[in-house]
Amino acid sequence: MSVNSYPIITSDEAALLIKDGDTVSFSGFSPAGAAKVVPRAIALRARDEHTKGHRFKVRVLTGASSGHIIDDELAQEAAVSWRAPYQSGPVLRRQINRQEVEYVDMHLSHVPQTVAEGFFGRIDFAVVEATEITSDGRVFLTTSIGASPTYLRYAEKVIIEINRHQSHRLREMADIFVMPPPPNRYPIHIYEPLTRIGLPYAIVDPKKVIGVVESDEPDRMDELAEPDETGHQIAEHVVNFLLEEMHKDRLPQNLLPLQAGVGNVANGVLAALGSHPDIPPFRMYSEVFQDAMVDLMFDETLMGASATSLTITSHKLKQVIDNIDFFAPRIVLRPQEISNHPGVIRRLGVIAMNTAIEIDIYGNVNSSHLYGMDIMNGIGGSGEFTRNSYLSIFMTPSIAKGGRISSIVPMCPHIDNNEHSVQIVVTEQGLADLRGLGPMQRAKVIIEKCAHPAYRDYLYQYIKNARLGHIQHDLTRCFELHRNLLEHGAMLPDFQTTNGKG
Ligand code: 0RQ
Repeated sequence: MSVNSYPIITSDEAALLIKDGDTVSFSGFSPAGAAKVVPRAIALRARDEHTKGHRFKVRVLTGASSGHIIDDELAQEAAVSWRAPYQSGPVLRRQINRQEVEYVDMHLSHVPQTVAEGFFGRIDFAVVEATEITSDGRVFLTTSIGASPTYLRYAEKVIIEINRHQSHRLREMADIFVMPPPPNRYPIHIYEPLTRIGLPYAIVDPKKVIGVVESDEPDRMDELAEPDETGHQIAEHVVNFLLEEMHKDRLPQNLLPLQAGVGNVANGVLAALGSHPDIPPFRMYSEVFQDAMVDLMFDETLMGASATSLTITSHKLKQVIDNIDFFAPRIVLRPQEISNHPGVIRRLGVIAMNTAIEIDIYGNVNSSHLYGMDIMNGIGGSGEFTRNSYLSIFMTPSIAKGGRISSIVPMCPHIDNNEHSVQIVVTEQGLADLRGLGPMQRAKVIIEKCAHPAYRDYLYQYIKNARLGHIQHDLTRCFELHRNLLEHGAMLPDFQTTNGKG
């Protein structure tokens, strides 16, 4: 049996082709478009090999996080030795933090170049989900583009998962362009979020395709929670700030393209922007197309969006596919090298809105490592958008874990985005505009506007007692809050919030 002259094989047969120590690159950017049946079969193979006492682990590459099969099922069978460039699964996260898995947390637009230049070594396999592969090697991808075009080009051997559940019409959103390596690059001709510069398919050398595996499994996307009161307050501060910037003519009256980070807070901000009567219809140049954007597009509040994945729940995806004549001209799905490209982000003047774990009083942001040690997810695309945006906004609730943790701290023990790139800090308490402020002015405005009232005195005292310098710090106490948290379970052991949330 064959599909367009490629042999049809089972997922178990595909898994048997993979050897211990191989580097396997899977399609998927978030659970969207992730390879499904082959990684599951590799997990079962690993279980089988481990029961026989054999070593069996693979090195895993994806576009970004990849959902339950790759980051949970494969990890659960201890089948991953090395992982890049991003993950968000509880099982894999635990293994990384126990040093059982080596993890390379990196800017996502760097992945294709890193693979192409051979910095990761040989890529033994690409396992890529598609709706179709033609006999001449055109591969029509599904709900994400991610790094798949590069994996198809550079992997030694290729397995295609043809997913019958995914619509053939997804290709109408794809715009695939793979950059040549330097020094043969030229400007990327994207002048607005919907400019198309590529082809609707990726290309593979047919000789490398060792099999096609059939699947009909949908993307499994977790539902986002409805924004709570804190989320609403953060969203309100962001919306009011953007309106004020428009009134002051510091933003065009039709806004600039927006980027919104992952998670509930970002989703809530988008919904709030869409429902505000004074916010004009806008466009997005972002990384993931998420749930809130479907409704905004239907309402014609969101006029167009560029992303690398359709990270939307199944009922939203159905809505998009059922109305594909409406959505396809309004959404462009690009390789992550282009969706997150610093030059394009700078040219378009993107307004970047990302989420932090914690922010220090000088405006440095930690989005990835708890206490500077334990990985949460990774930097993802937040650095490429923040560094190159027209306006960079970071949002976080001012406290976490019922108030035992302050998200505003004297010094971040890990920094993903630094004070030179971060312009606006927002918590439910308020918004700090750091543009044009020196370090001590930044510290005062962040404490006053963004810190939770229960932590403000501590933070003021910290700068008062710190050593004089351009940036004032006390190196004996800059991580006192984090040490308290690790030793006593709370940053201020006798913590009481003033608003009853403690
Ligand atoms: O713990 O899970 O036990 O409840 O951390 O916190 O508030 O639910 O945060 O889900 O919005 O994610 C930064 C992680 C925020 C995410 C981060 C605890 C807290 C909770 C999660 P529980 P929330 P969110 C790409 C954009 C990096 C990648 C990125 C992220 C858990 O947004 O991974 O930006 N970003 N990509 O209780 C210890 C603290 C804490 C803390 C919160 N200070 N210390 N624990 N928590 N603060 C660009 C695109 O275009 C998409």
